[in-house]
Amino acid sequence: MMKEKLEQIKAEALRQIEASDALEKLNEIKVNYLGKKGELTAVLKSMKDVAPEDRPKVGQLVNETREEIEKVLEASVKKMERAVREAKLKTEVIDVTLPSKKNKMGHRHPNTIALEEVERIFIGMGYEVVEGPDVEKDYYNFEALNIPADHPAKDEQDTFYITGDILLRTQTSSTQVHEMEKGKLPIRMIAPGRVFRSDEVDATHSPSFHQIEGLVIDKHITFADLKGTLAEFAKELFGEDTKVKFRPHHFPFTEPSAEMDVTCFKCGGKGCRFCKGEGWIEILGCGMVHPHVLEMSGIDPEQYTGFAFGVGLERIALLKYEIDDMRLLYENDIRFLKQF
Ligand code: 2NM
Repeated sequence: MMKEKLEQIKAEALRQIEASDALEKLNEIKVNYLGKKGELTAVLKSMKDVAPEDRPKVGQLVNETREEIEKVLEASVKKMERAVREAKLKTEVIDVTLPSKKNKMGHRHPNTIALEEVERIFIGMGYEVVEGPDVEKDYYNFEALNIPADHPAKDEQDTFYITGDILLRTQTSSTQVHEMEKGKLPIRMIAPGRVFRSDEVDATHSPSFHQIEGLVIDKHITFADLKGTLAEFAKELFGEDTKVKFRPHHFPFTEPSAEMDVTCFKCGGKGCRFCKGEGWIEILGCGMVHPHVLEMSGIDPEQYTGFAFGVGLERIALLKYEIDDMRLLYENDIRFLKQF
């Protein structure tokens, strides 16, 4: 009687295990058959109705049934866990033959490339790179550079004033004045940076552009040092065959002053479309620092002399990379920037 009942329980348990399609269901079966309130426990509880001499036999039968169900159940759980794991792996498969995502790299701006080239050349000649503020006092931008109160550059039309006395610098020479005032001599420096002038935007003008100004002050500095230095700079920047030419000019802060031309690096000086048939391209302004400029910054012009120069960074970039419109340098169109 008991034996038949146990056989029945076992058969039903195995049938349910067989029919299970989820781990939760197998767990349910375990609780229903083997748990504290399960069917086999119920059988043990009904032992009091079994004759005492039969009890060991029945107890053994119950244990055997429990073990068999446990064995089948465990095997089923393992099998189902493996199936679940394999299904998960299949969905997570990585196809290493797929094309990779392209990393979009940033790019140095042509202005930056040109600036670093100019810096490299002057650092190679022992110069220091010094930066100064974009906002300056009238004194540092104009007065200390020998630009008198009635000079046309000081007009509101040409300069961005913050107050009557404070303005956006129109040249980086103001940084050179700060350096001269420190009184540490000799000086060999370039001052790169942003400058501001009240200009309309066109192919060659912008209200904000960049300059690199150079300054050398020491004993016995002559115009020959200026010429030798800038001729070497031109060769490094535009090629070994580049020749230079100096034309007299006027700047308030230098005397004598000059503009320097370089032979066209496209035609070598014969004249072509690039140099508009001239053979020469204007590249910078320069001169011997005016004695009054030295004096105002506390340097004795009887003991010290110096030369200075100023180049437009955009002008160098436009020439070097043969760009015909300055506005392209400020639009930051990646299709343009990628080319350099
Ligand atoms: C130029 C041309 C000529 C210049 C002068 C000075 C200073 F501070 F020494 F007076 N710095 N830069 C200078 C001279 C700038 O730019 C076209």
